[in-house]
Amino acid sequence: MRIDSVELRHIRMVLVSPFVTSMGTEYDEEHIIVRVDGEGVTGWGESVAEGTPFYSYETVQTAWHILRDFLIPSILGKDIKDINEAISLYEQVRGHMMAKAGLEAALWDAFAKSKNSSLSTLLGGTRKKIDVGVSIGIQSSEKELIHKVEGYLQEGYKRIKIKIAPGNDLQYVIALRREFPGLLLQVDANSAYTLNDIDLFKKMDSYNLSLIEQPLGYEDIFDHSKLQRELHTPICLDESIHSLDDTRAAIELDSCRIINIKPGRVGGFTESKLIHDYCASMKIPVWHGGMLESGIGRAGNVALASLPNFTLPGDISASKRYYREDIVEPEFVVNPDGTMDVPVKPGIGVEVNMKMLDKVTVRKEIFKI
Ligand code: OSB
Ligand code: MG
Repeated sequence: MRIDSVELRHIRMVLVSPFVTSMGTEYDEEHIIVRVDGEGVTGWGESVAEGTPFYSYETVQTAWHILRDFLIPSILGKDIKDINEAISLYEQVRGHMMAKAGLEAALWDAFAKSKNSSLSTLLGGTRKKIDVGVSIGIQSSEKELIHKVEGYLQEGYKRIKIKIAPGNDLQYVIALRREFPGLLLQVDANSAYTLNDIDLFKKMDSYNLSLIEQPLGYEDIFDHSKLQRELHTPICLDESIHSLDDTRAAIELDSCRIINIKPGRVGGFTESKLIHDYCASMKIPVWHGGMLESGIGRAGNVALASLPNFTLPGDISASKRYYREDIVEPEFVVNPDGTMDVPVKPGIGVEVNMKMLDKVTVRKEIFKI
């Protein structure tokens, strides 16, 4: 496919409620929408770099710079036979996984549409529906958290993840366990603790959590192996995993027993698939993380999560859990049985609502040959 033009849009979407984590409070979400046009086909992707460098060093501005000055020039005007060829054209660029993943996603959508295949099928997906969960930010009280959880369970969500931070941790786990003894429950610390907090995690160990996500340093693999040794609850790594190599190190060191895959964090669907396949061969379950994506990024996540080793419910929730109005049609919904349908139409399988997209766009740039 010859790449005729690439368009970048900096978008800002207001969250239905603030999202509080150990990294701070988010009121709205800024991402980059990537549009690729070639041979009459349009592909869409989303780069999940945020407005702030608090989850990752990448931001909308750094991703825009890497896309505009390095990634887009490497593919623009080229006749690319497949995704691997595109990746090889910019493999010289180190890091900047979210910038790369946004472009790769748009190319996957374009290639899938050109083959009249759904993205799920092209990626090797085997499921028509995926199990989904919800990630809940830190609430003002245990009562408030229980109320929120009740609402989400009523909507069908199959598992609950709560954010924790020092001072807002064990009491919430205890409260939820008391109220919902059989609940599939996990916690996410976003790197807020150190090995000095080992006693806290030993206490948490007796509340039957499905996993503890990224308790220690955001680049750490070694200290997590020391913590995992002391716990029965599986540790799951998010922030620390940027590649298949990181995954191998983490699994071989027994730093975690579950992996959270986010295509944005590992440079795209191609690396995500390598991690997925390696984990399957090592009998390590994976699940799909989330970055509060718009419907464009969400569509890609749903397609990837349809691969067979995504055996745990993902952080993939309904559009309305995040935004009053999404930028795709139809919006993503959760079925009463806690599943989400995998789109079957070509590519990402949903239409971009151009009117809504224009409304949330704060900056746009088009690159042509
Ligand atoms: O750590 O998983 C995380 C959102 C932004 C940055 C990091 C994380 C998250 C979430 C939200 O937990 C998950 C979702 O999109 O529903
Ligand atoms: Mg996380």
